[in-house]
Amino acid sequence: MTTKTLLEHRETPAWRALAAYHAHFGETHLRTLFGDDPQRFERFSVGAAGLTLDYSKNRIDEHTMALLFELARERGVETARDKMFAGASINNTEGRAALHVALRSPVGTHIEIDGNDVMPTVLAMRERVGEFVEAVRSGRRTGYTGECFTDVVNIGIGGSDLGPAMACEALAAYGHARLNMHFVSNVDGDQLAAVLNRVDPARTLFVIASKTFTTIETMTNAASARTWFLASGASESDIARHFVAVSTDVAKVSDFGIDEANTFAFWDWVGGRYSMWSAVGLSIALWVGRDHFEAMLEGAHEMDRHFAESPIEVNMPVILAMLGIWYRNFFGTASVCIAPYAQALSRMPAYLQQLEMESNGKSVSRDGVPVSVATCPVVWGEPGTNGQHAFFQLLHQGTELIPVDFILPLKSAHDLPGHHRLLIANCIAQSKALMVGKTAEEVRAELVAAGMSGAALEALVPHRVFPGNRPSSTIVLPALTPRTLGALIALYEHKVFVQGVVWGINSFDQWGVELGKRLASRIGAELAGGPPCGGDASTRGLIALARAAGE
Ligand code: G6Q
Repeated sequence: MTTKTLLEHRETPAWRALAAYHAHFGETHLRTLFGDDPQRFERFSVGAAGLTLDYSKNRIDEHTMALLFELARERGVETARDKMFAGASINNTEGRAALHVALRSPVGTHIEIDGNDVMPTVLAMRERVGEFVEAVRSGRRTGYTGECFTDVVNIGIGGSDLGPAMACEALAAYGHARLNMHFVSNVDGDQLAAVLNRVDPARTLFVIASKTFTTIETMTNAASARTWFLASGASESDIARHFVAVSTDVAKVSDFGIDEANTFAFWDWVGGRYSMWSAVGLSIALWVGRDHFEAMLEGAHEMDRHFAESPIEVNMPVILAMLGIWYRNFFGTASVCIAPYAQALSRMPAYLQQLEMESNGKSVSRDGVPVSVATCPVVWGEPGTNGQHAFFQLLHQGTELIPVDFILPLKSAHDLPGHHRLLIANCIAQSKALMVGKTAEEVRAELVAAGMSGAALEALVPHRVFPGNRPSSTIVLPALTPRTLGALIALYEHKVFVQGVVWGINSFDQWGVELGKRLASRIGAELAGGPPCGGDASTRGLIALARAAGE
């Protein structure tokens, strides 16, 4: 079985051709490639949905790209893509479609699952979200004392937190002046307590977001928020005005005490980490308003159309995905760095960490046999320019080859003079420095110019040499708007999908998350005095320590 998969991946013509070409071309320096081709930027950049991807600073030439596209075709990327858009049950281990693209499709679209058009319910829910959001933002819907809401607390975790939290921060420039957004995800009560200390119960709206409505962190935080609310003097009947839920399980929401009128549903064919386009985006819509929320959906839809309709040679998600495959599988890189040159995108690396690592952090193929090639790399990052004063040292001179995605909005939301130009200059300078590096000759010339000579000069040279040839891509946004944010996220979603197809894995399940959820509940029961959950000496020892501390 294992051998069969091994052959499937490595023994295919395109994979073999790439391996052979890597051996021949792989070490060619980017300086040489740029020196040989003044048109390299034009040749290796592509536009889609208002975004530009400059991928010229990657260790590729036209032949590499042709082979990578051949690999994409060989692995069935186009067929798989069409199946996803057609609502096929591509999440095979859970027997579900993965139809987040339907959530951002416009009126007039028909997308069927098992012969049923999902669009009427999608559009009806979009309308309900829009109406609710308008009522809260306009002040028509108030808290139980008649005061307008000033604070929204989104309680959710993972896919029910990261997307809304990331988008609300990204779109802060579009936020409602009266509202403050808070996100509580961790079961560590420090996070909820800090929020509850800052807000007034009479003016606070809680959005409980949970696909399953069983997740222990969210249920615990929601229950504590409700207790706190009642302890403030509100009555049970006031809960309806202050607590709304977003879930696929309306019955469980009702057991919790939130009635259907305050429940916004979504469907099992929406994966948690792909759910910010559904009612899970309620907090985003509350913050930026209905029109801006819908503009975000439109931007994502534009990227969907591009992905669905463009030939793979000019298909931005496919290109980004295949570059990742080139590094991961042929250069053996273990991580990728996400460097948004936008403070507003500070949660983007965390968001992409979940999107990529939960989707493609798998070692078994769709048909259940071990994957013979490396799959998802570690995804990490921080906004620039902060990263430059921290980990960029390793990117420039460390022993690891780490491809970087720079994300660069060209216009700022603020009008402080000078800042944005400096930010852009730094972003471009970093990608250039990673690419060209600095040779020993250049270092010597610099040191001589600075008045150094002899042994002292020579001793410094090796420390100041930069190898360069460190690849990066730059994704340029005209500005960070709801529309471009939507397109950017959809770009990465489809990139992840394409890589999953190439690796032959199911990008839409997450059994690794389930394991932790189950074990925590058994250990939690033991901590509460329940029967020993058995197991290893370390687990027993740690449980004993916690119990001795009174937990
Ligand atoms: C996402 C994952 C996971 C999930 C959380 C929260 O794709 O499945 O991150 O979103 O575990 O789950 P609930 O939304 O069901 O509370």
